[in-house]
Amino acid sequence: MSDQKTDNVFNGAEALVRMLEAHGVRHIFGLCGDTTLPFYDALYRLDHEIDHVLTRDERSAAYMADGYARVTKKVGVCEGPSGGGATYILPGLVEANESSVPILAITSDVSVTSRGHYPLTELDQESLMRPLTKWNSVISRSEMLPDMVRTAFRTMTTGRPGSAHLGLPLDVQRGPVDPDQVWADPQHGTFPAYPAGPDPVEAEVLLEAILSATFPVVICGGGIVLAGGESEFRTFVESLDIAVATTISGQGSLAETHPNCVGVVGSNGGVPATREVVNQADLVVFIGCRAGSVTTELWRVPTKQTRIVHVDCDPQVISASYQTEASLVSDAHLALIALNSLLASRTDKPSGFGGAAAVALAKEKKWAAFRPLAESSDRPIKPERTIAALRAVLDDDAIVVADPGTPCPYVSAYYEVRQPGRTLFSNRAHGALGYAMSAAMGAWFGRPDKKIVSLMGDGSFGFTCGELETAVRRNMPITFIVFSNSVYGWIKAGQRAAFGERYFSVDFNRTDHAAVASAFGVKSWKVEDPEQLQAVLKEAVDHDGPTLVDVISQPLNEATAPVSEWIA
Ligand SMILES: Cc1ncc(C[n+]2csc(CCOP(=O)(O)OP(=O)(O)O)c2C)c(N)n1
Repeated sequence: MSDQKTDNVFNGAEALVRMLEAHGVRHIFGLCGDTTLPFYDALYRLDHEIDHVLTRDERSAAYMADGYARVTKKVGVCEGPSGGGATYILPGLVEANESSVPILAITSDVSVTSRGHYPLTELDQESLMRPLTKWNSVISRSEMLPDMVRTAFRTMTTGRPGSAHLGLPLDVQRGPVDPDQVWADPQHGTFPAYPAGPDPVEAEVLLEAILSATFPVVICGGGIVLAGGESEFRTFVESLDIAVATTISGQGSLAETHPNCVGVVGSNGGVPATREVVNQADLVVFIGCRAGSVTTELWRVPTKQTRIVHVDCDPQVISASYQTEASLVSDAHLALIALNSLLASRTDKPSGFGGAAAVALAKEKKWAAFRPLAESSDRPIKPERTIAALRAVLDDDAIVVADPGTPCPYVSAYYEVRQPGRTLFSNRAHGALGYAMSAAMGAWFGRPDKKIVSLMGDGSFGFTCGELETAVRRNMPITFIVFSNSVYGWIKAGQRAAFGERYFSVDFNRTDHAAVASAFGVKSWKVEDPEQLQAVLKEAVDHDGPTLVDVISQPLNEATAPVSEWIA
């Protein structure tokens, strides 16, 4: 069958373009392949407003879709071809799914009719993607395509958001689709779509539990920012003077400059002073938070004896790890509206829990420990110094994306988030190396009005540096910062802390990252002198094209990192 549209019928590829448009898609990140040719041809021939961003690796395409979704609250879309493309795209799908970020991966596939005859790139994509996504289907008939696309968007954006995958066989791309079936519910292009509110009786029970505590502490996961509940949360916090801690994904629930916000707790980015605040609590309120291993330091902080109440849109997380006294299954924003209205209608106003006073003490201790390290003139440059310099040169609304290794714990602990909302994020579900470069690019397509900064270890840089070509080709004014320490430092730190310094297969050669970036056409600097760092970062951040700063850094395994298992 021809790839051309006939008068009153779309082919599958054309219908897909129209369905994406109808769901508000304006960017697709991806990489071409033989089985994708009809889809590319439809993108070429049709009039539409979709910008296809050619990437250099499908992993990057998925991470771009993820970064894009996180800063826009729209579905991020990535695509790649059958076989290798499908297997390369999946790290981004599983990260997004576990992080409640709706991204759609479209992979082309061999024709349905050629299955079983050993066509090149044949693979059971549906089985491959099943455990990685919230929903997944390889479309077997072109007539089903509109319905499958709607199901993907509806599933990704409702309830707890997650990722989806659509397989698009060649003959489905070429088969007929009735144009009357091409429609969308535009609400399913953004998230959370159709959020569900709390049971009013349960809301009262939960509030009464909080009010009966002596020193309650809220621990926010990503749910408040995801739901857009920051302003209601602030009202709630101020009316109770309750102490607030966050997970890494929960940063931005409340500005970290707010007197009640102590910042990040947990094994990655938490410090002893922030842990003390949680340890003081007789009741912990988890909001939009899975209470996973990192946040709770392997379910030790809070202790199992602490009273727990929990608000989450996903009923599965309630009572998963802690015996829970009261719970609300609800979108976090709607739950906070309900709690605030119950508080406002009370005749006996609660007198407040003294959260700000406790937080002030903890912050004083935390910043007192940080300051001398941030001012250190030692070489190699201490990560604390880099974070302080970065904080000094960036506007409060700049968006920072951090990789695992040195960037994540340091930025979580010490890069103060000064306004509510998503200005800092990291891939906390799986923490795969090589995320931040591409996620930052996706974030830039979503928010080109903001300064975007990507922080990487040199291990991560090695996974992903080919994508610098994309940054140059599309002239993205992103600043990339590499903590150059020629080691998989996080793992070496583990060998130091728990394996008697038996260092095994963790060191590698130093790369001249500035020279690599320069070869791609990226303006770049290498900095060894801490006194020059801030001025160079400022120049890099102000430049109107892509920039990279290679910071010769203290190895993570020798640093005073905010990672509890090493401190212990
Ligand atoms: C894809 C992937 N493989 C392996 C790991 C395990 N891992 C976690 S941190 C880390 C080391 C990070 O090294 P680098 O990026 O150089 O940063 P550093 O720790 O040295 O600051 C490794 C290998 C991972 N997170 N992701």
